[in-house]
Amino acid sequence: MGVLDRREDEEVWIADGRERRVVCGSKKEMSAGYKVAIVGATGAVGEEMLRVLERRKFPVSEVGLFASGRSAGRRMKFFGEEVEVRELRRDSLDGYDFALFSAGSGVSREYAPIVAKAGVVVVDNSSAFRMEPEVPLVVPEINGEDVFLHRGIIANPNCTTAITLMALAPLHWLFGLKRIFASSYQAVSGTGARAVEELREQVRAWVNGDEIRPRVYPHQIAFNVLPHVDSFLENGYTREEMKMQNEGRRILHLPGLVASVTCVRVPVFRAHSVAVTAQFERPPEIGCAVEALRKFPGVVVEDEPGEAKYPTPLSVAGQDECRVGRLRLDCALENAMSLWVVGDQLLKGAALNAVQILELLVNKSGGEDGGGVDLKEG
Ligand code: NAP
Ligand code: 2RA
Repeated sequence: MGVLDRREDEEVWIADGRERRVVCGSKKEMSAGYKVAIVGATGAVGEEMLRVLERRKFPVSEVGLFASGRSAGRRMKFFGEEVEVRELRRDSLDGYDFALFSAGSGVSREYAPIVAKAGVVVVDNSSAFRMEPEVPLVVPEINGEDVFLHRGIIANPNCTTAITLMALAPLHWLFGLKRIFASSYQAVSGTGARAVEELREQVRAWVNGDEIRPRVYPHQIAFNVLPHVDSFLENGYTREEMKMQNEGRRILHLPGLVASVTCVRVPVFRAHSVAVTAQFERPPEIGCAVEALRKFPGVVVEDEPGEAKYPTPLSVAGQDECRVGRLRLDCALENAMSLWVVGDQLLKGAALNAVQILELLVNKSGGEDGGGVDLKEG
């Protein structure tokens, strides 16, 4: 495709005091716009980041793909062109505008501060900086304005927390959230690419009657459920479970929020589901709740239980929106509502949220329909 054919698509805008010239949807995107690095590009989230940057037409002039030495030399496609994966080194990211980190907390802790100091804005998917007061923890639809408080590093929230809060934030603004009780049903892709392969192998082994030897999880995951996501803490909860309270407080600006959560790994490839009971300051009302959720960007209400219409991981996998169903007044707790929310944790719980943060930073909307991040009204 010739660049000149697409000149009518050219856009110029000023961001960070610098002029950017971009031709959306053409190969010129590879030579104009922002230099974006993905650290952990070969992982479950990293691969998805590439696809989201393409799909949302984020203005990329150059993409840099980084992983460990194990994947150096591998080639991945971006806008139809092959890009070589390079081993991450201390000076690898010099000269980039943005770095999306998705290679685990250890890598983030070691490299993100160096990279940020060199002037690259880091969006970090790991839990390394989420509780650091000077690092904004952002779900763009909920607290997008916090992004501009960054000092070089912005944290992407835990996936289960982000998906749950997509359903709870509009209800909080209506009724005043006090407490969350929740159980999650988390897909194996939440653990990463090796866990996806483990579930595939175990299903094949089960069908063939072969021996199953768990490597990633402590027990067989195929045809099983494990009440164990992340490591256990002294209070009997896991780290993953406490993220809902700790990160929820920061994202909703609600220091008094309390949450009791049980996180469960299930033999699902993609998309996390959460059964939530939320208690509010004021009595919730189902009609108002449904209306608020329908209006909230990034959420779809799918709630006709009599017709067997409610979200499932299979129907939500690959979708940007989080889907909410089974809305009901809780029959056992005062001022409470129960609901079921499902979101693709590789998208809203990771790659999509990270790219939406970049869009906020450059004030550029994305999406196939040209629509981007909409902040809540008021
Ligand atoms: P993954 O599939 O295991 O991928 C890990 C990535 O990190 C790979 O690209 C790997 O490269 C790279 N890596 C590992 N060690 C490295 C090193 N020393 N230097 C450079 N790169 C290194 O994991 P993932 O599921 O994508 O998760 C990545 C991060 O995102 C984690 O912090 C996770 O907690 C977070 N997160 C994940 C999800 C999810 O749904 N999966 C959701 C939210 C947040 P090689 O190919 O070279 O091994
Ligand atoms: C999980 N929350 O599903 C994590 C994503 N790394 O395990």
